[in-house]
Amino acid sequence: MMLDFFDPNFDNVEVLISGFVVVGSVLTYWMSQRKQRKISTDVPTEAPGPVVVPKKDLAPAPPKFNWTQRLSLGLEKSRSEVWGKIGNLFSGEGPSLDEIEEVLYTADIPTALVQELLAKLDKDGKGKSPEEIQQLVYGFMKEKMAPVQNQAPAEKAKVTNVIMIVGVNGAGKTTTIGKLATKLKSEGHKVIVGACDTFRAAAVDQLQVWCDRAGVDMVRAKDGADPSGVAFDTVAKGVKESYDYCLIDTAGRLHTNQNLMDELTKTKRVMSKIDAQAPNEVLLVLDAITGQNALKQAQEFHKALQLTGIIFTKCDGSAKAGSAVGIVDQLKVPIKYIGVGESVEDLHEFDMELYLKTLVGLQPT
Ligand SMILES: Nc1nc2c(ncn2[C@@H]2O[C@H](COP(=O)(O)OP(=O)(O)OP(=O)(O)O)[C@@H](O)[C@H]2O)c(=O)[nH]1
Ligand SMILES: [Mg+2]
Repeated sequence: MMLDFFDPNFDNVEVLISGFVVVGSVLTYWMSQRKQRKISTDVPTEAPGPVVVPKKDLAPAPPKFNWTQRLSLGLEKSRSEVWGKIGNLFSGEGPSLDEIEEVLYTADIPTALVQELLAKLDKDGKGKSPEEIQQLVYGFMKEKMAPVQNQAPAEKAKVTNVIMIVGVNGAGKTTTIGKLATKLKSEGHKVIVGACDTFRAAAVDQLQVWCDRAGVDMVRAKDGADPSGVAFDTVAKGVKESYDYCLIDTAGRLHTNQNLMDELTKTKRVMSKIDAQAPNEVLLVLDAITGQNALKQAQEFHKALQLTGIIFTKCDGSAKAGSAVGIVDQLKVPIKYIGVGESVEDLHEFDMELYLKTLVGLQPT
């Protein structure tokens, strides 16, 4: 059948209108869908997921510094503010010994040593280049340290080396033990640590974290237990089970507190009941920031315990890292280890020549 719209009798108008409505609705629906699709491609309608950065765009991993670089970074403040300046100060417009004197005092160098160095500069330094002055300063400090640093080391144990670590509160004893344990273990040694700081549960837990990380054994007792008992048990186990190293952590104490100093001597004495040589080393941890005041501490600890060495920590924290020279010269006890930061790689055996050259700004050979 043909539809004739002009036919006045055409009575299918309703059908036709319905047809238009249907077609119109379909068109409207299609248009709206199209619009939505367009919107969804332009602007995300949901929260974005995690951004995955292609590997090549990531920042390069921080460089891993070797020990020479770490030492140099750690001594930066002492070098730039004190020791590295002497050459320029001296060979400027004429020798300015007053300025050098002032700089050395702020770095906590003992008076006698300062005066001796100034006299040497005055006598041998005139007309020399900054580099020659640095050499002169280096030579002077080496002369002071070498006789002590080159002493024969403490006798090593046949089987178990017992190292007792002492010092004032917060000097860095526990951290140093953690670093040392990690280092010794990585060198293939069998290591056991005695948690003799029984005053604070947190101190034992702090040590436990280090020991777990290093993968070494630890002897711990109940809070408040007698520290010398823990030291005894640690050394007994160490000797019986042929550990290579026993590291004994102790609670920090003021060198002026006689009771606490007596407790340390007792702890030391008790260990010698297992092995007459134990402890083979008694190392005093000194915080470089303490500067010249460290000498008084060191003298008291030395008197009570006959120190075999010093661990000089936190050299990175101040411009006083050079105070080691005065301490070694006056106490006559060598530095065994040096610490320049909080990570495991920041503790290292002390190398006098490298330390002095780095301090004054000479190229290490
Ligand atoms: N910057 C720097 N910080 C260090 C160094 N050695 C240790 N420290 C920090 O010094 C703080 C004290 O260290 P500890 O090892 O707890 O000192 P401690 O002597 O055991 O303290 P007590 O047990 O409380 O007497 C910690 O925050 C260490 O991370 C170092 O060489 N450089
Ligand atoms: Mg501690």
